[in-house]
Amino acid sequence: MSPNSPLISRPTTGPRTHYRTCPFCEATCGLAVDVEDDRVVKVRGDKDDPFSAGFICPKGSTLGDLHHDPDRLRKPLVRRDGELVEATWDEAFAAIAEGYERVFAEHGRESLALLLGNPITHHLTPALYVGPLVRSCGTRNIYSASTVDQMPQHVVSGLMWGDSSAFPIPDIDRTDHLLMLGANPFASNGSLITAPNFPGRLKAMPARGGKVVVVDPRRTETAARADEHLMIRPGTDVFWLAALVQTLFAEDLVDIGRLEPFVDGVETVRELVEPFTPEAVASLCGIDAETTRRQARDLAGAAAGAVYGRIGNHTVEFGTASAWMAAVLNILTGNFDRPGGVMTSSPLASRIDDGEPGGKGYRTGRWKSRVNGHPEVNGEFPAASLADEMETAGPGQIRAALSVATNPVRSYPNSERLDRAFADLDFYVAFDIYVNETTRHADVILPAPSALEEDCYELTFMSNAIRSFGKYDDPVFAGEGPSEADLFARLTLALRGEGGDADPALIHDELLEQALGRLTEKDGFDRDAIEKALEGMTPVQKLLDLKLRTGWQGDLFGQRPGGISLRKLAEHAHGVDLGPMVERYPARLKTESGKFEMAAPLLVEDWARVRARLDSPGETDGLLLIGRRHVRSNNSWMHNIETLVSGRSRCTLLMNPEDAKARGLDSGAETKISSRAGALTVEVEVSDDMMPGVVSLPHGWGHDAEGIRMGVASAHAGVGSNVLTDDRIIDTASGNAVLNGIPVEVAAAS
Ligand SMILES: Nc1nc2c(c(=O)[nH]1)N[C@H]1C(S)=C(S)[C@@H](COP(=O)(O)OP(=O)(O)OC[C@H]3O[C@@H](n4cnc5c(=O)[nH]c(N)nc54)[C@H](O)[C@@H]3O)O[C@H]1N2
Ligand SMILES: Nc1nc2c(c(=O)[nH]1)N[C@H]1C(S)=C(S)[C@@H](COP(=O)(O)OP(=O)(O)OC[C@H]3O[C@@H](n4cnc5c(=O)[nH]c(N)nc54)[C@H](O)[C@@H]3O)O[C@H]1N2
Ligand code: SF4
Ligand SMILES: [Mo]
Repeated sequence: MSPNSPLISRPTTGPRTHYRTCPFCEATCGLAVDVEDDRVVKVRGDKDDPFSAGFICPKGSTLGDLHHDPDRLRKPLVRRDGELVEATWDEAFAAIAEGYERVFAEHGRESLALLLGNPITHHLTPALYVGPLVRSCGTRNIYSASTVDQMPQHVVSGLMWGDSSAFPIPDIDRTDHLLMLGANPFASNGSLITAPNFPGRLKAMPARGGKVVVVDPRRTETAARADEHLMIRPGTDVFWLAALVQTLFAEDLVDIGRLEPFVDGVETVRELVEPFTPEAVASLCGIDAETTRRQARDLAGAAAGAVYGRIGNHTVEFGTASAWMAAVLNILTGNFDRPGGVMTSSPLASRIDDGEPGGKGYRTGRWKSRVNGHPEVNGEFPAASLADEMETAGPGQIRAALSVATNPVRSYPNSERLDRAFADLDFYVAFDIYVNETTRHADVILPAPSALEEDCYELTFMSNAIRSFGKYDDPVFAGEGPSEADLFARLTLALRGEGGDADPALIHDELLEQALGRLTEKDGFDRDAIEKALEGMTPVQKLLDLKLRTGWQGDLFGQRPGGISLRKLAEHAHGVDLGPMVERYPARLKTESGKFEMAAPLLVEDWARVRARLDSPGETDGLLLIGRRHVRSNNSWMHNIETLVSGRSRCTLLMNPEDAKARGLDSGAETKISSRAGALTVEVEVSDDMMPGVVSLPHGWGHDAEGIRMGVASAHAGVGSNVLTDDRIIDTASGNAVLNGIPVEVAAAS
């Protein structure tokens, strides 16, 4: 089988270069992948990529190492006599169909948990094929990385402007003032903003008089380079942001500007934040009142400013309220949908037919979780409630699972409990690339193809990009097994009860028919013309081409000559850049009222929790645990690449010198850290980068579990920080887990 589609012609042997997009993080850097025959020789930054201009981080250059990693699964594994052993694809699918049939017959479909992980969003085929898979499960037990990550922002976007996937993206190339809370782009390269070389873009700010203020309990790599760094007590950003809002009102600094006629609820917000004066929040947050007032004035005084909060703002007890206050600040200062403020993207593969303001609005809680009565949010239940649903007996108890690209036993809170619950399942299928802490419990593991065996187009993250950009590349290598589209299709059919040997073309045709139906019946396109245009393409290419051709820059099947199509994109190996974000509001408002709902009822209701904490803050002198990311690490799964893990262990507990001294600890000492959920032994690293009273441990490590098959990772095991995070506390409005600000005790290990 030739890996090359008819779209790009080049040799399939000998030396050649593919220009692709890095699939590891949201920055979507352009990669130049040098290949010789069936080996990756080198991965470089693509200096001709107009968006990333040659920037890559150490992870990007390891794409070849991942492809050639001998531990990366290439053949299905099926459990026989307690052991995971290699099997044929047909045997694996037969086992899947039989296993689910058995569990469904006994316990019903609600006994299945579908678990969707972060890498799905970084690959083209999963992004296109996950929809039918979700529907085939017939269960409401759906969990994803969203509720250990950004669900508060979905809720706020949904309630305030009616589109839960329209994130407010800081326009960092044009802003004069960036107020950044709980984000460390020098390590993470940015999140809910796609901007390759985020560090370089920050460094370019002073030249145009721009200023960066970082709010973080740790002097991070980003904070160290900012114009100003404020240390804040973990979990308290909401109080501080409310004090900024309070100051805007008190000092008459509110200036909504162009969108003023479309903003409802300003008075309600003014009343809610009234008690949150800079003085009232000072000791709670650890930031003095004068600094807070000055920050509010600086933000309001900037020609264009943006408030941007991420993991440290969203994965906390008041995540939704924090995201709300950040949005309120952007709106009240006239920075929402303004160049240099926060804006929304216009991806090439989507339409811009915003029409008149107003739409269906957004709701959560259309159904509730069985054990804790949590409302569904975006059709999901909280990751933090998964163990409860697995362990609590009764009708609807989770007895089976399907995990796609996720490692909950390292990514979700109270992970030891989850580990036990996975071991207890009746039937579990993992669609993954490694036998790791979670997938070791599977009955069947289906290996996903290598990224280099699949088409490449960044479908998901272009929705958060600071520029409209598109880049396509076809597979570098022929697949060692079935295509990823075929795997998704066969899994979908098996879950529908069609058996393990059903023809994957059924799903390919179904997806294409759905898209064609919309285009011909709703939009009046000519079916024959479309079918002719798609001739010779693979199912994935067809679906992508339909999106591009009908996108806002698409060729509309000839109606807009010179417009974008997949073939046209394929001619531009380094990608096509169509400029920065553009104003989309008020037309893009999809709330029922056609207004920005500043005081949406659910947000106001949730505020009662914040107010109660202000009134009785409880104990504030214990140690609080936060996480951290490192540029050479990626969540829970890139630790099997030697060049990324070699050298000194980075899985250490950072602690301020005062706190260490009080406990008789020094760098290198083994300590015991414990929380309500669990305890770990880990090496201390004393650092005055830490705020007193705060300790930091990275997540995603802990690769010493029995049965995992990741040789390099096991030799650099570290500890899993989610042993300590607590599944009992969540951000109730969004269901998001609390991964930062965990009360812990630390003492010398005996
Ligand atoms: N190298 C690398 N890059 C990655 C990832 C990775 O694991 N490694 N993961 C990717 C993913 S999935 C995501 S979602 C993004 C995340 O991207 P970021 O949000 O930039 O992630 P972090 O680096 O964890 O930064 C969170 C910061 O919040 C701070 N913090 C903790 N608690 C609080 C608090 O209560 N208040 C405030 N103000 N700050 C707090 C922490 O000290 C930390 O510096 O990164 C992506 N990129
Ligand atoms: N304490 C704490 N916990 C956290 C966080 C934190 O900051 N602190 N961050 C949270 C965040 S932001 C996120 S997004 C989650 C991420 O948590 P998860 O969604 O669990 O994602 P990863 O940890 O990235 O694990 C990815 C899984 O996918 C597999 N995989 C990798 N590539 C592919 C592929 O191409 N195809 C398939 N099928 N599988 C693949 C890997 O082997 C691994 O099993 O973790 C969260 N957990
Ligand atoms: S910053 Fe992200 S996208 Fe860029 S090379 Fe590194 S991992 Fe890849
Ligand atoms: Mo994430």
